[in-house]
Amino acid sequence: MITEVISILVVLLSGTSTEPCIEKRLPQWFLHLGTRDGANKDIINSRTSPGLIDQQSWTDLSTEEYLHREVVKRSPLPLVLLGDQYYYFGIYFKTNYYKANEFCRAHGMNLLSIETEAENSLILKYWKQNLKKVDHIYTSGSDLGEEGNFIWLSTGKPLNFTYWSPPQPDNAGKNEHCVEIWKLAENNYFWNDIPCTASYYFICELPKCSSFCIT
Ligand SMILES: [Ca+2]
Ligand SMILES: [Ca+2]
Repeated sequence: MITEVISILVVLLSGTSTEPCIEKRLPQWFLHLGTRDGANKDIINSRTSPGLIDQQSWTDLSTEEYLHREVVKRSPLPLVLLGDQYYYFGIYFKTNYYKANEFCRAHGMNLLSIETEAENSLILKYWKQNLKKVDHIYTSGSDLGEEGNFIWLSTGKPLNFTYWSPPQPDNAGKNEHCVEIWKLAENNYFWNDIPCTASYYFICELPKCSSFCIT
């Protein structure tokens, strides 16, 4: 395996010796799905066989841009680009918080963490425009570790930006430790703590390079 990886990198980096490792920028799911030995080589071959995979002006793209486009195109899941990040809207079956995490991780992604107001706005905008019948979506937010101290479990970081609507988070029944986005009414969406066993839809996000790079 190591030999194959090295040979792939040699091909990728030929002529660009000052460029850092390319493979380390690939999402984990791309490697997880066993594409390292298959599709990855196809991608590399397509650089020398334009039209095999991508008819567009591939020569105008940097290697990283090209790989990223191919990665998304080859995803077994439909990904949505919002801002500079790809998301999977898990609206095909409902499940609990733990299995939502499991699904995202099994596909090389993380359950949604909303770091900024801009990210929150982009997700809500897409939701309003495309998912009108969806009322509840899990994020990775949780205070399972310490009551009242919410973190994004996918990143381990605190909620710097929040979109609660008072009295949320209310820990109703002293049993609400996971964070959903709740569509209470048309154009009225906010965050809410709910029991982690509730069965809801969920969103996964594709890690950015800084989240999955290996050294
Ligand atoms: Ca995020
Ligand atoms: Ca609540």
